[in-house]
Amino acid sequence: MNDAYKDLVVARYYVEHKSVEKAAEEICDEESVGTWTDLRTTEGKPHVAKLRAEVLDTKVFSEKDGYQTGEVLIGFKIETFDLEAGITSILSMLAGNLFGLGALRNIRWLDVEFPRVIAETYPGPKFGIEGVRKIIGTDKGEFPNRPHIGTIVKPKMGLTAQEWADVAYEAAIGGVDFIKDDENLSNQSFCRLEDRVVKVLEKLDQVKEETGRTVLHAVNVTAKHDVMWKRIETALDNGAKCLMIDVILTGFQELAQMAEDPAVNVPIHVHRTMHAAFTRNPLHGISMLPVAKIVRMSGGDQLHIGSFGQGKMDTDRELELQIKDSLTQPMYEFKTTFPVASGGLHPGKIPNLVKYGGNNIIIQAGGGIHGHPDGTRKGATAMRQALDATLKDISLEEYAKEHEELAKALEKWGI
Ligand code: RUB
Ligand code: CA
Repeated sequence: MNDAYKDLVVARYYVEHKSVEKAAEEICDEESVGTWTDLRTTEGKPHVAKLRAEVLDTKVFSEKDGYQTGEVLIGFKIETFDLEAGITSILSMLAGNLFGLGALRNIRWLDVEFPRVIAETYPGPKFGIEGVRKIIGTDKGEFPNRPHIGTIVKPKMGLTAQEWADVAYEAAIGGVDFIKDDENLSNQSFCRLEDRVVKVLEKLDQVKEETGRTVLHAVNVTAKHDVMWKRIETALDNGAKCLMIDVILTGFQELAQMAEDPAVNVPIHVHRTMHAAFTRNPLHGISMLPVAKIVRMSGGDQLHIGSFGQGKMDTDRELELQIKDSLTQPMYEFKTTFPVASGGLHPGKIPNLVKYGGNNIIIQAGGGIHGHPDGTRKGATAMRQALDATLKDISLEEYAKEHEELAKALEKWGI
């Protein structure tokens, strides 16, 4: 972070306005001490004026139909934030009314830098990539610090807890490191959370006995506040080794509270369902980059970031690479967050996922494992074979000649 900005929260926005300069000033007014008109009696008071957000930079990209497009860099004064309120106070300024200002045809929050005094009020991840690797044991082995292979049990709805646990067992025996609930599976009547936790743990203990491998199950505890905290307690009391939260639905503060709670001594997997409602339009809304930085500060050990142009979900490889860096590069004393690539993935996608994601990536497949022609176990094995081939620098076609599970996956889904 630029030292001159150490007393500011610095946010970068893409704007479309008749004047980029004016857009920057209007954001400063609306989001700090001003409003749409001058305030003769109050705004000029020195103790108020010094709290005005400041324009640090503006850039004009183009001009068309009376509108300029460009970027503005705004510095918000630390004193204007209510730090005890957590992220709510920050978002109410950095991502508040400005999205609705009529003079702005479009505005997108692109990035943010938090000064140390604010970052320090957040817990950060308890485990981070290193901690998660230690639990699973991938800090050593044939390929130390290799990518993790995960699965989302599918079908996401309808399986009983026992059926779910049986599928989890097959995936784990087949070779996955990590198993997760889908974002909309929580505590439905056909698959109660407590039942699922207990039955899956039995199965994963069995996998440990049979293979020596530790496989994690991320239990989706997402719910309204009081219910969620009961579910966290239930899951942990029954021995859950990983929890999952749909962070956009619960709010970032629930994640921070989980990370702050000493009783929650397991990694937290963060799903981002609903994010695309505001991250997808490249001209308006909020980029996934500030979301990822806030999730890391708030304590997410693993976060979905997109699949580098490989999967079924809308994707922007350049941005996802930046997000990956923001989660894995040093940020004050925070531990790292494990980036997760997910959505429409299968063994044929693994070489490219590793090419872009490197080793510090969790590659998740639901359909790409359970949809294997010979079922879940072989599907998981095919994923591991594709990863082995990639790490050994052997093409998938070549490796498939000696590995039937991979061959069948490639036959079904291609490369
Ligand atoms: C993937 C899946 C995840 C999506 C979410 O299932 O269920 O919820 O990846 O998207 P499948 P993102 O492997 O069958 O497609 O990770 O981009 O948030
Ligand atoms: Ca899903």
